[in-house]
Parts: sequence; C-alpha cells; structure tokens
Amino acid sequence: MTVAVCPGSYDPVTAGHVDVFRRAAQLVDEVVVAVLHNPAKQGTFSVEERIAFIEDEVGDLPQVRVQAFANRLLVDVCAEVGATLILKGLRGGTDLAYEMPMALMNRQLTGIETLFIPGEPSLEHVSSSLVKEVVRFGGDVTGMVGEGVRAALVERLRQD
Ligand code: COD
Repeated sequence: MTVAVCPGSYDPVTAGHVDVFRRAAQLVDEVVVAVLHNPAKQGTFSVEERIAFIEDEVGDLPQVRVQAFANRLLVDVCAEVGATLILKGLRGGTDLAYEMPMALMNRQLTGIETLFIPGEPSLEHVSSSLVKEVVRFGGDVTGMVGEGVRAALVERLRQD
C-alpha cells in the first residue's frame, strides 16, 4: 500500500490545491493532506478552520484524509503516517526554485522522494496569498476557492 503526503500551509485551501489532491488520489492508495506550519507565513485561519475547509472539498474521496502536525519536520510526519512519497503541486519556474531545496533536504534527511504534479494551467495563478489580497481589496474569487472559504475570507479580510 502506497501512502503519500501532500504538505502545505493551506491558509486557506484553493482550487489549485484541491486539483492536486484529486490527482494524487488517483496515483496512490492513501493521501494524507498534512497541514503544517510554514515559518515564513503568518496565519489568517486557525488550523482547525483550515482542516474543515479542506475536508469540505475532499469529502467524496475516501482515500484522502486531512491532519495537522504542529512543530514537526515534514520527514517525521511522513514516517509517522507511513508515507513513502511526498506529492506536491508545481506551478512553474518560481515554484521549482522554492521547492527544489526542500525536496533535496527532505531526501537527504531520510531518503524520501518528492514527486511534483504539474499545476492545472487554468489555476496556475491561484495561490492562498493572492486570493487573500484580491478579497481584501474587494475582488471576487469565485471559482478560485470553495464557497465556504470565499465567504470566510470576505468576513475576515474585506476592508469596507
Ligand atoms: N496549483 C498547483 N499546486 C499548487 C497551487 C496551484 N494553483 N497552489 C499551491 N500549490 C502547491 C504549492 O506549490 C505547494 O507545493 C503546495 O501546493 C502547498 O502550498 P502552500 O502555499 O499551502 O504551502 P507552503 O508552500 O506554505 O508549504 C510549505 C511547507 C509547510 C510544506 C514547508 O514549510 C514544510 O515542509 N514545513 C514543515 C517543516 C519542515 O519540514 N521544514 C523543512 C523543509 S525542507
């Protein structure tokens, strides 16, 4: 049985992330969506909120589960859940430059490999930080995030 981890901060989950989860679920037996802390990012939503948003999106996929891990290395999370792969979406050159050192570091730490799933072109521009910025200044992110996330973003961020 192959278990893969899809790690991220998912603050909040976007349609781009969900596309990666769905495609990952077709490749392995079990996908653990791991909600982790990225020290470079300040959180907008609590971990519990992020998990609930993701669960809303993947409820129809029995092979996908969502779990948060506090103050942990990704490689330790992989060992804990029995994952032999890290699966990540890749949106092009900028993502590659950011992701490569992490992939190599994780491989050096435990030998675990990272596989990249090319981002769906129509969602390449969609990131958690950009959707937050668009909502903050009054733009519409329908289709870029789920309806529950959209409403929560408007409530939390919109400056009227
Ligand atoms: N299409 C496809 N893929 C996408 C899209 C999109 N539109 N948007 C985002 N993605 C991909 C990203 O490329 C990323 O791979 C993944 O989705 C998650 O994205 P984010 O932005 O939610 O998550 P990040 O980049 O903040 O996550 C960083 C981690 C939390 C994974 C990292 O900091 C980590 O591993 N932390 C744990 C501590 C650790 O082990 N540190 C050492 C790492 S070597």
